[in-house]
Amino acid sequence: MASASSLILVTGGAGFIGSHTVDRLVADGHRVVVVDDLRTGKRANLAHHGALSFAAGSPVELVVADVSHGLFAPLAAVTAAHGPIARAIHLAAQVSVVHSLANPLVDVAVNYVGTVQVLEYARAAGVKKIAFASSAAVYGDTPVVPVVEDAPCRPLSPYGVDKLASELMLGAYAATHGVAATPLRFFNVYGPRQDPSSPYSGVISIFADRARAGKPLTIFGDGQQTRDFVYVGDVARAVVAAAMADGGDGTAMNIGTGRETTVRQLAELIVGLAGTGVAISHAPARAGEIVRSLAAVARVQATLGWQAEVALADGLARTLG
Ligand code: UD2
Repeated sequence: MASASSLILVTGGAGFIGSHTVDRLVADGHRVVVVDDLRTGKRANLAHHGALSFAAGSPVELVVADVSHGLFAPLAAVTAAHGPIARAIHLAAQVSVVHSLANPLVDVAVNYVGTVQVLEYARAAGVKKIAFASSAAVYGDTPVVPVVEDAPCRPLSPYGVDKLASELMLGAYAATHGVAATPLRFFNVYGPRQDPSSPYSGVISIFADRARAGKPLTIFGDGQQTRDFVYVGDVARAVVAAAMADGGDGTAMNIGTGRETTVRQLAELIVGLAGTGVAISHAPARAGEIVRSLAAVARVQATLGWQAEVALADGLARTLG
């Protein structure tokens, strides 16, 4: 285990999942170095941690930098003053699957090269463990659910390919250089601070935003498609558990609840929580829609002792605020 005072690096720590991960680490007594280029991350997501500078007494130091350009220069000053990075949580990413289809080279640069940059830093600096944000997108459209980690991976987007390639590179560094790593394949993560602004934002962030504004929730298709929706606080707990556990040969683990919810059930739950006056409307199904998505969760339970704890209704209530 890391001592409570050792430095933990969180790339992408100003983002949605990243800021919840930082909250968890700070609550556990760690000092956290966040590297974030603030392209999609926001200072406001960390503002409750004060000045975001160790020198000013904050438990969080924010370094504004693009991970894909390398970590040695951005981390030089903070590690010289406050000691080495003990463990790293790599969440910085170009997060849009749709964007990756339009701009595959950007996705390779940020999501794949960014991971190799983290690995190069970890190798040189003797970082004890890396926890990495992978995605259910590595599977593509799996015919069998719940999907186990050993299912064939046939990603359908550059995003999924870059996440899978990153997992493989983590495995190669573990085998060759002894850099311990655990990739976590996130299913559909939701919760406060998720950005609802794009049509391809997570469905819960869109529905919550519309419900708050009294606007109708639009279901694409018949609403019978399913997803495994996992609360961001649970995901942050999994990420921290993976980072703090010693060892890890690059074997990936699903992070989901193991429960399947239809989009219609989801819409009805949100309408119920929002009170009367929010309608449900329908639009044509999305092209290339995945019909069922559900995580098998035995591996992470057995390896990290983690399981999701927040029921969907509770997580939705926290998200709606
Ligand atoms: C993920 C990506 C998405 C796309 C897809 C490819 C996220 C948040 N989204 O989508 O960008 O590349 O993978 O398979 O990672 N829905 C509605 N109404 C809305 C919005 C969504 O009914 O206003 C449905 C949507 O059709 C889908 C479900 O809600 O069945 C979940 O949608 P999502 O975009 O949150 O997540 P997903 O896994 O389909």
